[in-house]
Amino acid sequence: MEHDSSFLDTEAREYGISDDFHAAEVGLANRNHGTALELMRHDITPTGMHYLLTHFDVPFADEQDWKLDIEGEVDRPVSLSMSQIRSMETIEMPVTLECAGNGRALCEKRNRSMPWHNEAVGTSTWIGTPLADVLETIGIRDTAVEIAFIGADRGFDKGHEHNFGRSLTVGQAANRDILLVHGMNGAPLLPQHGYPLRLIVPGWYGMASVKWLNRIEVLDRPYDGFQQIETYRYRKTREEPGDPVSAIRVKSLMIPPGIPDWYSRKRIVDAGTTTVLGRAWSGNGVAVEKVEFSHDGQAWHPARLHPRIGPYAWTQWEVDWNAVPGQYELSCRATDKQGNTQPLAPPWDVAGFGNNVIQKVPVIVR
Ligand SMILES: Nc1nc2c(c(=O)[nH]1)N[C@H]1C(S)=C(S)[C@@H](COP(=O)(O)O)O[C@H]1N2
Ligand SMILES: [Mo]
Repeated sequence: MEHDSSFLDTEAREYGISDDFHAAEVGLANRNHGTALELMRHDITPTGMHYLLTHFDVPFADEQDWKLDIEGEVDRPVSLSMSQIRSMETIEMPVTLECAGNGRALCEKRNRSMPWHNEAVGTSTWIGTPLADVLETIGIRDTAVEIAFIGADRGFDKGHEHNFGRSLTVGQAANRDILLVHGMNGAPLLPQHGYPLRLIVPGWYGMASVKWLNRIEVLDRPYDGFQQIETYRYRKTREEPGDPVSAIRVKSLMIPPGIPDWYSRKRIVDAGTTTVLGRAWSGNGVAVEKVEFSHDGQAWHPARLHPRIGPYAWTQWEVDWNAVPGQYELSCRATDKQGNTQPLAPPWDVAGFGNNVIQKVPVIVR
């Protein structure tokens, strides 16, 4: 691939910065919108308000001629049509998806990428067929080590041209909750969410849920795609190889109470008892054990938890706050059944991945 290297961003996007947002970051934020936190009132995020993260362009696709090719270390390679996939057992599963970069712009130092605050999360009822069933019919050979899932979208990142692709180990891919998805909230997938076919890996950060899926390669070695080995690794320094990003870290968010100031989005709350409510979730289907609320960062008050609508869906919580006139910074903190809890300061990561720091919501009570 020949190109003028000054045209593409080939490597060192600035990192460790704390200045105002670059026009390119604002451009990414315009394309890849988040949800509106007040819509966390809904168990299922209204489809058009599910967050969006698309690295390259949304491919133009027609379900009539879409094919899913499965090849490599398999006994019977196949090229499946959408009508073949639709004829298989269909499951509906509510899954909370969160982008691994959610919270990136709340880090004291950030790298130039999609500048999420808190809004890259949402829950949808995904409709599809278990991946494990499809893999079983084609016969995975004993030589198989990893399975790569490759999308139709193609572009450059740090000078490398590639299709968006991610892998799972053979063991991870055997989880029957992983779905080949063709529908979302009772309708076909929207183009921007992966129409006509995507993967949903419940309990993992969003990068694993490959959109516009048209190729599955069963490999006798670890997958070396750019999005697998270069991006989506927890790193304390740029140089280290790092650890792969996988399961979602425990997190909670509140619906900011009261009414907002349009520009700053700071909140004005009337004095008296206010019910503050929000959502909490963790990775790999682990349930939320407790959520606590604080108006001063000192005392933490337990919230009431509602039952969740599925093992991979977020939990609603609420707490009654006696709001006395003054200025406050509200926060909430979730702990999951494995005892994992949210940190009070962002965990350091060069790319800002997995930032599950407690949310802070400034309010004035009048
Ligand atoms: N093919 C493809 N799949 C992809 C992506 C992408 O850019 N291309 N982005 C990933 C990331 S980083 C996230 S967080 C989720 C977002 O899914 P959504 O846009 O449907 O919310 O899709 C994942 N799957
Ligand atoms: Mo993401």
